[in-house]
This record gives sequence, structure tokens and C-alpha cells, in this order.
Amino acid sequence: VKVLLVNPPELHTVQANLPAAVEQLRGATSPINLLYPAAVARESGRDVELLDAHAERLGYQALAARIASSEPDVIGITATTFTLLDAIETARIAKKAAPSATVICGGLQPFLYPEETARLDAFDVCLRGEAESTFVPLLNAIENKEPFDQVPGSIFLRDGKVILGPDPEPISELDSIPTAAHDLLDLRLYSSLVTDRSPVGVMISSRGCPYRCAFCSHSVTGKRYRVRSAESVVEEMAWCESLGMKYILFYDEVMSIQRERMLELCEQISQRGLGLRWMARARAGALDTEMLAAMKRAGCDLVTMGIESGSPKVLKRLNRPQNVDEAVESFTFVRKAGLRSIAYFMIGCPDETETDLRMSLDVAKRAAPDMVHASIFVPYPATDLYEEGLREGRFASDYWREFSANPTADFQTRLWIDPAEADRRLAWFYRGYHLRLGYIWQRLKALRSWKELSQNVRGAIAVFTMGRKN
Ligand code: B12
Ligand code: SF4
Repeated sequence: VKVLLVNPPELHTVQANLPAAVEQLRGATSPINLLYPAAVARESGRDVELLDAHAERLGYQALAARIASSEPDVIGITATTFTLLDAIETARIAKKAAPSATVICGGLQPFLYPEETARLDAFDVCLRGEAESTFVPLLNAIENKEPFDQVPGSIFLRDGKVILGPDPEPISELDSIPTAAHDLLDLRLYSSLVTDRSPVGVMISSRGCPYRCAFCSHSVTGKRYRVRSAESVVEEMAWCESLGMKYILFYDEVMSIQRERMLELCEQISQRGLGLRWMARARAGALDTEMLAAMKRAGCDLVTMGIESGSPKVLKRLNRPQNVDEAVESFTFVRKAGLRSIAYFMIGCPDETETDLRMSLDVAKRAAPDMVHASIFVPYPATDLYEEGLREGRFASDYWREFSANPTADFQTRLWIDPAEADRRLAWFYRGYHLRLGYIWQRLKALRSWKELSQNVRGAIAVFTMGRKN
């Protein structure tokens, strides 16, 4: 069978917590979530094509034409709750453009809301779980015209009833799965706000996260932290470089939590002598100068970390480490190691008062990252805080589940605090951070190119014209 994997356009995404202006500045990054199913399908001998409609900025008409000309037997679409409407629209288009193809939905949405996604009647079958344990069994079943009942992770409708296949096995040995199929991408489409290098690639060196921040959706990759060997990561990096990539975004949930592994990985990257630069998402408080020096030698130039709030009380509420000084120290270490940093903050968190907000600004100034990224706290689906809000009657109904069952374009995310107040706090925080001579001087010193200057100017315009629905 011929497989076409589609990353849907992002024309009807549920707007979360970033102003549309900032959203548009974000370059498209490669759909790593589809590069894994692509790799396993290809390894099993199938002909695989990948269509990134979002990165190509395709509208639905153009998408239909492309799907038709690909003549696929199987169409695999990825969906999160935020991209569900576009995933459904893509499935509808796909059904018309390739009427005999089986249309599949995978990703976070069918994992979080299996019944609701199956009942949408948009997809022939959905898959929950990691593609490496589900996709090939499904392709086999399609090819052999067998029912999907025994396919791990399958969910589908039969006579109006939702049927669930066996639970999929989590992948315990990450080295056993094939390398993400980067060569299927048109690399020219990918860039990122965090670097002036391009093309930009995405890699994952570990899966899962052992922590339980109260604002974070349960993810497909789960709580068990699993790592790849340094050898396999370095091989993939070398391959990415040979394909033409200049920069890698490591999208691991938490990359730096196993110190020895990180040192080993950096050592091997350095020895390989790659010209790539890369960034890592790290955990504040879990970094030391030796690790950062090793990362720098290995080509890392940016570390991003969540601080979230400057108030220990709010941090406790978020189930985050409450030692603010340790978080600040991590940023100092990063700066001293000669790396750039981005700090993430959330504004409008549960129980946040004006005093807590001021504490956040104060910590942001002390941490002095190269860039501050603040967003309004949105209770995401399948998070502890959303569930608390439901239990305690803050939200009248399980609106994320209702949206999943009956997604409509007028759906609006809800906040914990009054939206106008949240906007005011966010604007106050950003202006307080950026409108300081010290900050402006720091940025000017750090500017490395005209492209970066224009990005900064556009970013600043986005900040000052901020409002959630502009
Ligand atoms: C990297 C990342 C981003 C990146 C890139 C997103 C992207 N489209 O690739 C950026 C920064 C752009 C981003 C933006 C946002 N993100 Co984000 N992001 C992540 C993060 C950290 C990792 C995702 C990832 O690459 N995982 C690794 C891959 C391999 O795993 P996976 O996606 O689950 O895919 C596997 C399976 O699901 C399956 N699979 C997936 N698709 C398909 C398709 C088929 C056909 C098959 C067979 C299988 C299959 O196979 C894969 C391999 O096993 C996750 C956290 C997490 N742990 O998932 C949040 C997460 C997905 N993001 C989230 C959110 C909310 C957002 C934003 C709304 C944030 C914002 N404020 O704007 C935006 C929305 C952007 C958008 N339009 O989708 C939430 C989603 C919550 C939800 N229920 O929808 C998550 C879960 C964070 C969280 N824990 O709360 N994000
Ligand atoms: S926010 Fe990050 S550290 Fe916290 S639970 Fe989610 S992935 Fe883990």
C-alpha cells in the first residue's frame, strides 16, 4: 500500500495563549511526530510520502489536488486538540480526493479522547499510542483486508459502537526504532525564531517526562523517561547535517535530567566534529557548569527553560520546584557558559495576585535571559489543573471533551482568571521586562545579524500591539 502522511494546514487552530501576531512569526518546524510513523512504514517496505500542508501554507483546495495526485491507499493525519478542526477538514478533503483510501488519525487527540475522536465519523480508524507499536500492524491489517480489532491502539466504529483494540505497548528500547525520516521533507520550508541558521531540523533524544506539572497535558510518550544511546543520536545528527540542516531543535520534553548521559552525548557530538548548532529544552535547577561547557563544545547555542512564576506559592500550585534562586542560578550558569537562553513564564495562574505577578517580573529580571516568553495560563485538556477546575465547579462542564466530541469553529479556550485582566497582566509583564535600558542594551550587544535585528523588531511590534485576538 502507498502511504501519505499529512500535517494539516493550520487555518482553524484553537487559539491558545499567544497573540496571533506572535503565532505568525513562528516559523514552521518539521513535523517530527509524522517522521516516526513515516520511518516505520518505510522500514516495513511501504512507499511513503509526506505532505506538510502547514509548512507549505496550502489551502484546502490545493491540498485536495495534492492528495489526489499522490494516489495513496492510506492517508495518515496527525492531530492534537488544538489542531483537531483542521485534522477533520483534512480528512473530509482526503475522502473526496482519494475515495478508496483508508483515512487514519494519530497523535495526541485520539490518545486523550479516543471515544470522541472515533465517533466524529471523520476517520476510518484512529490510533492511540506511539506509532512504532501501532502503525505497521494497522497497515498490515489494511493490506490483508482484516478487521482492526487486533491492531494495538486501534479505535474505530462498528455498527455505531466504538471498538478499542488492545492497548499498545510503550516503546522501551528507543534504539530499536528506525530513525525519523528527515529525508522526506523539503528542508527549505523549515526555520525557527530562535536562530538565524536554516534549514532547521527537529530531533528527539529521549521520550517521556517523570514530572507532573499541573498545567501539562498527559502525553502519548508518558511518564517513563527513556533515552537513546549517544551513538544513535550522533548518527542521526550527522545524517541531518549531510541532508543540509544547519540547526537542530531538540524537542525532548526534558533533555538534561540525566547528567551522565548528557555529558556522554555531548562528548560524542564533539568528537564527531559536526558543524551543526542546536538548542535544548532543559530543566531549571538541573544544570551545572560542567554540563553546560560540554554542551557548548558540542555546538549547543541555546537553552530554554520554564520558570513559569516567581512566586513559590504559585509554583507550588503548579507542582513545580519552588526554589526560585536555583532557577535564577541556572540562567546565570547558561550565560557564563556563553550560551543564549529563553525563559518561559505563565501569567494568570491559579491564585496569582498582583504581588505574585511582581515577583515573576522580578525573577525574570534577575534571570536576565536573552528572551522572555510569557503566555497566559490556559487550562489544557487532560491536565491536573483542568481536572481540578472541573471537580470544583470552576468550569460548568467538561468543555474540552465536549469540543472533542463536537468541535466547532467558535470554540474559545477558557482561562483561570478574567480574560481582560489576564491580558492586562501579560502586557504589564512584557512591557516591564522589555522597556528597561538594561534590557535594550543587552539585546543590542547580543545582535548577531540583520535578520536577527528584523526578527527582534517584529517581535517587539508583536509585544506592543498585543491582545489575544489581534
Ligand atoms: C514540540 C512541541 C511543540 C512545537 C512543535 C509542535 C508540532 N506541531 O510539532 C511548537 C513549539 C510549535 C508547539 C506549539 C504548540 N503546542 Co506543543 N508541544 C510540543 C511537545 C513538547 C513535543 C511534541 C513532540 O514532538 N513529541 C514527540 C512526538 C514523537 O510525539 P507525538 O507528537 O505524540 O507523536 C507520536 C504519536 O502521537 C504518534 N503520532 C503522532 N501523529 C501521528 C499520526 C499518525 C498517522 C500516526 C500513525 C501516529 C502519529 O506517533 C508519534 C511517534 O510515536 C509536546 C509535549 C509532548 N510531550 O507531546 C507539546 C504539546 C503537544 N503542545 C501543546 C500545545 C498546547 C501547544 C500550543 C497550543 C501552545 C501555544 N501556546 O501556542 C501550540 C500549538 C501549535 C499547533 N498548532 O499544534 C500541548 C497539546 C495539548 C493538547 N491536548 O492538544 C502539548 C501536549 C504540551 C502539553 N503537555 O501540554 N508545540
Ligand atoms: S511541563 Fe515539561 S517538565 Fe513539566 S510535566 Fe510537562 S513535559 Fe514534564
